[in-house]
Amino acid sequence: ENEIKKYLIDSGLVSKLIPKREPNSNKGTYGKVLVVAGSRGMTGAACLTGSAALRAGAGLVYMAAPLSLLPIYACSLVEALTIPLEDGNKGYITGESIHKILMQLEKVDVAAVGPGLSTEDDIKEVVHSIVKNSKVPIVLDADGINVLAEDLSVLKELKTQMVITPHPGEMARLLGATVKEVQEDRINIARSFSKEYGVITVLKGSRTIIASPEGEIYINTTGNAGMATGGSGDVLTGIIASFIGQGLKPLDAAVVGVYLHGTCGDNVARRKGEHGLIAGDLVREIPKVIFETD
Ligand code: NPW
Ligand code: AMP
Ligand code: MG
Repeated sequence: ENEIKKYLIDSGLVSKLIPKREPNSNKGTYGKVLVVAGSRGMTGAACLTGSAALRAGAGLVYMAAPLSLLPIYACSLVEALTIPLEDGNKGYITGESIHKILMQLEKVDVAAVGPGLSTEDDIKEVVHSIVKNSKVPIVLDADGINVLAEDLSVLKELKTQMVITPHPGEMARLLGATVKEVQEDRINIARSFSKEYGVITVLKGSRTIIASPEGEIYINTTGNAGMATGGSGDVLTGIIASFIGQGLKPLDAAVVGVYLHGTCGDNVARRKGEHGLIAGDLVREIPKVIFETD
């Protein structure tokens, strides 16, 4: 077995990668992000992903919005556009919306898929269809990962680059393993998943691991236990998608996103401690962290 190429992610590496704002630019320059997330009971997850994408610099964010949830998105995230999807008051995205979502995918630069979607049969259909048909990069998280776990062969039909962001529980589901097994061998697990499926794997948790399909490993140095709070991961999904939209290669966007997300957590914890940190604090910290790392 040849030696694994491992890199620690630090501010020097990240600052070089943060996209510059050009004077003669417009919102189209900085990417259109489609957020396919949320369901009744988990609309917050979608809002956190969308707001994080905007705060990290995306030009435009589109929320795929079941009609019964659309007013929530329109009020909670006034800067985002909503794509109205007929849902028969079900409170989640249904199979009938697949065509409209695929049409919208043609008009954007990246899709953030999964936070709070639920694991209804319809969602499985929707996620599988996006994975099979998207020509733009996908960041797949949370319930997007959970419904993929039921049939991993869909990944073999991927036509684009994917960043998949499992926490240890989700990684365990993907592999049919236990959380303990995942945690005991984090680097090899992330690395072999990336190699097998040709995706970029972000295995979250203390010292998040990023593995490329080529077998390189990046280890994050930022973040703290204050980030063990509902919605933290949904924020990361939005940040990574945002940087892909701004033109970074998906691997670079994952490296930059994971580092900055952890730095947001560290800054908030330094000011207010870890106990009271909530996911919205991470979103509100993004602008300053980008400003100071750039
Ligand atoms: P435990 O509990 O420690 O034994 P799930 P979820 C394990 C949405 N959200 N290290 C954990 O183990 C998400 O986007 C919506 C070790 C447990 O077994 C999803 O769509 C919010 N183990 C949906 O909720 C805010 C770890 O994984 C399992 C681990 C469900 O996502 C909250 C839990 O994972 C949330 O983001 C670690 N670091 N992390 C909203 N406001 O709308 C996790 N585990 O069952 O996939 O539940 O992550 O809450
Ligand atoms: P999720 O479980 O999807 O909400 O994601 C949680 C996010 O918080 C991931 O980015 C984790 O890396 C981060 N996180 C959770 N717990 C810790 C911890 N103890 N130390 C550092 N980061 C953490
Ligand atoms: Mg999560």
